[in-house]
Amino acid sequence: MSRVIITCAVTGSIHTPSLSRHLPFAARDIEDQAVAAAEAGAAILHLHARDPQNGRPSARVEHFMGFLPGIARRCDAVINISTGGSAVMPLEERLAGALAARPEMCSLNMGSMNFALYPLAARERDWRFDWEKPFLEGTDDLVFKNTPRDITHILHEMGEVRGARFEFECYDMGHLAMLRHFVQSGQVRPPFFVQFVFGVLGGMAAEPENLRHMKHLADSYFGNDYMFSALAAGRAQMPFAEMAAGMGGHVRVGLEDSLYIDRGVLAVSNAQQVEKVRALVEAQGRQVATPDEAREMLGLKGAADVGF
Ligand code: KMH
Ligand code: ZN
Repeated sequence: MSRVIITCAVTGSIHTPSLSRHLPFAARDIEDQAVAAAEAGAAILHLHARDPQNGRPSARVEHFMGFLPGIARRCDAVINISTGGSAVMPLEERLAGALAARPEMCSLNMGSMNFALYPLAARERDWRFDWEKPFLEGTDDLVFKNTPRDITHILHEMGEVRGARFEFECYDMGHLAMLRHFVQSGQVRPPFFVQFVFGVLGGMAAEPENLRHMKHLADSYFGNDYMFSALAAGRAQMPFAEMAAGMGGHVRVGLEDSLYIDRGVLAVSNAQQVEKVRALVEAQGRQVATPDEAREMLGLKGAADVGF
């Protein structure tokens, strides 16, 4: 079986600062945690930006440029910039950082959906910033918009124009059918990297049979033209990573998707999660891929041709 690509999603736009003091949002903290995650074995760094003053999700160019050059200087990991931004942002706002940074990779979400985070605000706590609670509570009426027109726009601007390849985020079976549509139209060319996403309230739940079925479907749609990775939000993160690696897949961890290292125990860093998943992968007799091996497997353009 191929080497295992570990993706680390360093900060995201789901969790808010009061949910864990280890969630990085200042530029230097995002940079330091990203570099440490790469040193621990992450070949790909999946990056969102945040307002460094208050940790609010941001896709502004200046917020990305606060850490991208430092990460690129200090490690050779593949930079994968989110085009999902935050579900509360209109598409052009979501894309601002990625359009300017022209990364080797970016995410691409393959369908519109509910993106319900409000259960994270259920527990009373001292909120550090006044935006956090309303941000989370407002997601009971939030649609994460990713229409075929949005997908076509991102494929063109980030793929054809800027040479990025994609982490296709599929939260449900229908998202695989949408990806197949874009493969059949010639807008997506192999080899493609499909991220099965479990455990987001609005997408498929983190049930092992869902992982098996997604792989079964993707195998039937795409054959050898694709590779899959899996991420599960919350407590299913490590069990799903271990299952995916055992099925010949790749894995994604990081504080974007789960703040924990064990049941009820907050992870102290992204690197801690990378170290844990690396041990799980190596215990199966598989080796983790280096950034350059990931570049080779995914057909990436190389770290020189970026905008940071
Ligand atoms: N936050 C993950 C569940 C994106 O950044 O484009 C999905 C994600 C989407 O990472
Ligand atoms: Zn993301």
